[in-house]
Amino acid sequence: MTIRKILTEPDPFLRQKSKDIEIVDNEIRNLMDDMLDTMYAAPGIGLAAIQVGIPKRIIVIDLSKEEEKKPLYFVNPKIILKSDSNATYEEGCLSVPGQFAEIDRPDKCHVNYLDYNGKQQEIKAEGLLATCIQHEIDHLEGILFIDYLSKLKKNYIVKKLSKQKKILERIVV
Ligand code: K1U
Ligand code: ZN
Repeated sequence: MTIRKILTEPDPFLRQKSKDIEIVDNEIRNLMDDMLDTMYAAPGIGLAAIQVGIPKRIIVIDLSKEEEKKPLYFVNPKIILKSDSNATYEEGCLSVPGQFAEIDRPDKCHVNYLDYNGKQQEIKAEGLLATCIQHEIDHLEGILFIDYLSKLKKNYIVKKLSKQKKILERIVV
């Protein structure tokens, strides 16, 4: 089990586009295991590989509230259908620590992806799962939820996070 460091805004690395995976092999499975451990430790309900500094198209999600874990692994996820109707959720992001905002997104989506074993799958998601999948797929395109806010709100958040980072850098030398 390895808990990896989560990159935080502002970090230009988070803004790059992630690349498709050719084969789901043990190296990729090891990365997915680490991502899940990192997400549970944070704690969070989703994580994209780019958030731990790996620009590959992989996301992990677990929305289970009970003791029993129910991880979902998505390699090369592709949204093939989005509903016309929207839902609003208060979103957070492990790469935008301490910040939350209500974001509107399609309330349903169908997604094609490869699973943990490299098998082609399709999921019909709705509610929080649909929101979380879209939030994580945005990460693979270099998009953060704060990009949907007004310039004023986004700039305020980015400035605040920059200041926090500078303070932390001075403490942790
Ligand atoms: O950084 C991330 O992408 C993870 C993010 C996912 C997400 C949250 C809410 C809406 C859409 C996507 C988080 O997990 S933020 C933390 C969080 O939501 C949470 C943490 C502990 C318990 C329950 C939720
Ligand atoms: Zn996020």
